[in-house]
This record gives sequence, C-alpha cells and structure tokens, in this order.
Amino acid sequence: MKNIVILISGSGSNMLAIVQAAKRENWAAKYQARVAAVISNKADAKGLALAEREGIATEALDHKAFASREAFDAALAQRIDRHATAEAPPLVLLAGFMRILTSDFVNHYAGRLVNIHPSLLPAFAGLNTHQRAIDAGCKVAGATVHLVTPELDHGPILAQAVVPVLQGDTADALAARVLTQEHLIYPQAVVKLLQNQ
Ligand code: NHR
Ligand code: GAR
Repeated sequence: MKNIVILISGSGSNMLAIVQAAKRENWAAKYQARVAAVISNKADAKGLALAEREGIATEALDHKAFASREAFDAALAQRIDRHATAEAPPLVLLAGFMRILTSDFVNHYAGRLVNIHPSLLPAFAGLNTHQRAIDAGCKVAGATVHLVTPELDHGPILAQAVVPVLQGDTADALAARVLTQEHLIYPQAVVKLLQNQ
C-alpha cells in the first residue's frame, strides 16, 4: 500500500475532494493507495474535523511551537515519514498549506511533494493571487497543480484549469470560482501520478 499524507492549514476543501475521489474511484484497489493522514499546522483548521468525519487519522503540529523553520520542518517530516510502508514512501500533498517549506524538507520529498496554487503559474506566485489577477486586468484566472521545488511555486506543472474573470469580480467571488476547478484537477493530477508509479 502507498500512503498519501495531506498537509492543510484551513478549510480543507481540496483535501476533502481528494479523500472523496479516493473512495469513489477506489484508489485502494486500483492504485494500492490510500489517504493515511491529514496534518495541519493550525489546531483549529476546519479541515481537521472534516477529515475525522471521513475516518482519517489527523494531527496538528503548531509551527509556533518551534524555534525555527528548520525545526518545524524536521518535526513535520518525522510525522509524515511514520506513514512510509514496506512498499513505498508516502506521497505528500499540500492542500491550502500556508507555510513555506525549507529546501531540506522539499529535497527529502523530491518528486513526491505536490501543491495546488490558486493562479495560472508562472503568473502570480506567492500570496493574494486573486486580487492581484483582478488588479492586473486579467480576463482569465485559474489554478495550477505542480511538483514542489525549493523555489516557491516554480516546480514542474502537472495540471491547470482556467476560469473567466467577470466584470466587477471580487477576490472572494473569483476565489470561489477557481476553487470549484481545484476540486476537479487536484484529484485527477494525483491519479496521474499514481498511474505513473
Ligand atoms: N515551499 C516550497 N519550498 N516551495 C513551494 O512551491 C511551496 C512551499 C510551501 C507552500 C504553497 C504556496 C502556494 O500555493 C507552498 C508552496 C505559503 C506562502 C507564504 O508566504 C506562500 C506560498 C504558499 C504557501 N507563507 C507565509 C510563510 O511565512 C505565511 C503566511 C500565512 O501563514 O498566512 O510561510 O501559494
Ligand atoms: C485553495 O484555493 C488553495 O489553492 C489555496 O488556498 C485554498 C485552500 O482551500 N492555497 C494557497 O493559497 C497556498 N498558498 P482549501 O483549504 O479549502 O483546500
């Protein structure tokens, strides 16, 4: 069995989309893969309760309890690597995870660390993507699933989805439109990775 570990910080809707796709599409039988754990750097993340309701093991690891990024990332990696199996190391998915990760952490998971970013990369890496797209006068926006590399939001692109930017759009309205597409492309991109292994 290959274990998938999902890292979140907030509402966890992408996490839930992946968990539901795994059940609906029977990833256990098709790809010998399962979502083994959901880990949040925020104890009050709404996504933790959603994951519990789906019967998935959850953990909170508060980054503020650590003296440095390196120390937090080392503790996080230790938690993740408990989910290694005899067959495979874990696949790690960032789903609304809001902490930048150190190069050591990223290199340890090279090729098996994935993120979904709410813009059409390489446009609008970093934060506040929807307002920046509106302010730039973009006619389309979207989301990108990519492999994580040490340089923020710059890894190889696995999937993208496009939505229109509408007249009078607010960042919240655009974010909601983008999010509906994220829920489709993230599970699909994970399936492709599982198929290629
Ligand atoms: N780490 C590396 N090395 N590379 C990437 O591509 C990463 C990453 C960690 C997270 C997700 C990312 C996004 O999709 C991601 C990609 C957080 C920040 C950020 O500035 C930026 C990008 C992303 C996630 N975080 C602040 C920090 O100091 C904290 C912000 C907050 O807590 O609200 O870590 O956009
Ligand atoms: C998603 O839109 C995701 O792309 C974005 O946060 C939202 C999380 O929603 N990620 C980032 O901004 C990373 N910096 P979710 O918790 O409901 O999946």
